[in-house]
Amino acid sequence: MNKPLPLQAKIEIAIFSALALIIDLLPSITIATAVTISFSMVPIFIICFRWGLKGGVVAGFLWGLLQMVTGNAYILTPLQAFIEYFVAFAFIGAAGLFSDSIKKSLAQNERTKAFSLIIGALIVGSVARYIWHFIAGIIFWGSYAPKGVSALWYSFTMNGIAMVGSLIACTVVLALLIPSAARVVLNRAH
Ligand code: 218
Repeated sequence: MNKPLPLQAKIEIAIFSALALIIDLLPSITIATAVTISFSMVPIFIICFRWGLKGGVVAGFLWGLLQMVTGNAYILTPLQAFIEYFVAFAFIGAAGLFSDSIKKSLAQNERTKAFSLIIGALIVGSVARYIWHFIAGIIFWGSYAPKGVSALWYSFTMNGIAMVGSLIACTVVLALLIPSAARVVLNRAH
């Protein structure tokens, strides 16, 4: 964690966080105000697989920052913006904790194990992000709930559906990408 990221990682992070921003601009399934199902986390997950925790956290953080500076963020208060755009997106990087074990199992030709670890990484990264949207939803988005629905239940269901939906969308895209481009998606170039 203390080792600085190599220049190649920094360049990839800059490109892939911008790619996440662009994919997020494509039409997606809207669940509620500011809540969508999309596969825009895919570029961040690829950085997590290639460069581990640190790379993933920096990429997620940068994607959140890009959404704010390009006017693509839903901002209610400074604290809400901080939680949902800096903290939540940086936490997708948690998927990077699986990077070394995924590479190791692939190097040893343990495909089933690698597959399970990849799914585990996607689940951990998604849950780590959406826990923050869930918390922010209770605190800041309660007034968006329909009459008679509690802020807690509204946040749990909306963010839960968005998390599971986005997780499935990312799994499908990566499942299509990895068999033909495993070297690119999962391995360092050197
Ligand atoms: C109940 C509820 N509604 C909206 C939000 C805001 N939110 C949710 C998920 C993802 C994002 C980031 C943009 O895609 C945002 C801002 C919430 N937390 N809870």
